[in-house]
Amino acid sequence: MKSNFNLNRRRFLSQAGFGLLAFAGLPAALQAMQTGDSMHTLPAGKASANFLPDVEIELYAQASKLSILPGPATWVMRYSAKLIKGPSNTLTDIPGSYLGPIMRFQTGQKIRISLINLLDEATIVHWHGLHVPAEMDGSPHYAIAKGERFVYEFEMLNRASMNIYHPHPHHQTARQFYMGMAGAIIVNDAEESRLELPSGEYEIPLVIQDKQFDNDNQLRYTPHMHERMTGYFGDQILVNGRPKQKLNLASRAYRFRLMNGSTARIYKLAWDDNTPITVIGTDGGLLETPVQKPYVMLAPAERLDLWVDFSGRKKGSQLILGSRAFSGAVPAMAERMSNMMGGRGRHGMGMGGMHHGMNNDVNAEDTRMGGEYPILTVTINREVTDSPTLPSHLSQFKRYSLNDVANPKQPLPLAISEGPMSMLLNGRGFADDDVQDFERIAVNSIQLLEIFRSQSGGHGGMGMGMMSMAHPIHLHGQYFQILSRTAENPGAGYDTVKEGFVDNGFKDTVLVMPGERIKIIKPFQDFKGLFMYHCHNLEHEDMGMMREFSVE
Ligand SMILES: [Cu+2]
Repeated sequence: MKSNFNLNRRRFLSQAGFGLLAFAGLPAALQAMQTGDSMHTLPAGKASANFLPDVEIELYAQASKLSILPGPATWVMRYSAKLIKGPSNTLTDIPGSYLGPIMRFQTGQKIRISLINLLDEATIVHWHGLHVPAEMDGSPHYAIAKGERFVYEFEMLNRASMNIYHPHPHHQTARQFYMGMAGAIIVNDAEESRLELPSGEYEIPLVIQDKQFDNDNQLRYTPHMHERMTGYFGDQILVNGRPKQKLNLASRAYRFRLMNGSTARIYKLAWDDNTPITVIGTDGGLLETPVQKPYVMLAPAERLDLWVDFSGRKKGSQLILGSRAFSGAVPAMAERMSNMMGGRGRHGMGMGGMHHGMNNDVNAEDTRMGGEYPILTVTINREVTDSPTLPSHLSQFKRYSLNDVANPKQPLPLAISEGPMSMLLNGRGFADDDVQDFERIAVNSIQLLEIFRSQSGGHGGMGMGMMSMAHPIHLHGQYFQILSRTAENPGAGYDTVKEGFVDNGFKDTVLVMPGERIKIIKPFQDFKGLFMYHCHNLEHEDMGMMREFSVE
């Protein structure tokens, strides 16, 4: 029963007790914000005199209030930013959204970002997907307290791609992310520019999230123990921070840049008229050639770059991008309970969803995870005749093979263990100074890693099958490539998802379904230090499903 959750819960109870009177007048969401752990804090980074930035940004983390649903405004935690130096298109606010501004960088730029923490709790920013030095990676070790500043300095080494900035303080990542702290980082490079892909108003970043609101329109983040196991699910699907998102577009090709900004929800994306989905890129940028899929899976923190061509569509026609039914992503027990409670109704997934009451309206959407619900409605509001055509070749990159790796016969293990009280990687939770021998990696090596379920399993005596569920596994540092994905005894539901993986590009997060064994090849170049690997089901991460590699 050792778990960080219990420790947190005790802290929560004691803090809630002491602070009860002071909290009484605050909205629930803000009360929740007051319960953060105090991080141990290392000295914050200082701007260095010999680093000459091309781009300089001040990034603020703060609580604020904005209107999301009709009625009362909603308290959120969010990022806002100010451009101190650099190209004027570096920062783009998303109107009416709590999401942080889109940051746009060029490969090779030297970037300085000063995080200024105006929250009443510790935080730190992680640049998800970016290849930066360990001390610039936003590890929980570097969390800063209210009023403090952390100066990040790094060179953009990434290829063209869409990445994420989000909080990473231990035990608080899920809640801070859920309360609104997230934003997109778009990197451009020369190879991509030559393609002249749809840009400007024809390039649309779409961040998909699920939230629960209380009767006063306040965000509710109150995961019970079983919701920490399955992940915490909302019953409202937001795109770029807005519910029931609608886009009015022209009858031509667009570039949709999708990001799953949910803490735990996995989407199975498809068009309502069964138009195939054309994928041109994944987490780490463009594929070599476009790929067509009947549907695509998008797990937390994954990104997909889509070519969406509305050419020939008539003015007034509508298309809906939605999530289709699938199963097997949450433990069989939770799925069964959820089905017993009825297939339709506006409630979260599984056991957690039961608390939110039933809705027998046949027109209600089934927003349980794995249910069928719309995400985004596109209306064609103007017919045009000129449209770019999809390039047949997108990018060129080295495809890693076993010949490139230091350990072709001995993959580094990423063993998932699943139990009712704990989700772990390689048998342990996150801890300071706890690097195991096999977690030490020679700098500038390329490694084979294998993600699988631990055979020892059995935390608390629960059978493995009953607790087996999907985990989006994320590795900090450089992108990796997927060498193989095999399903041994994958269980019911696998057939409902297996066509939806795009495995032939660069990735930093990979969805591992029950029964799957995934081999990846990842470079550990340029930077020594501690780099995290963890489940990006953020409830799992906060429970301790997170470890570090020491690159030495
Ligand atoms: Cu997980």
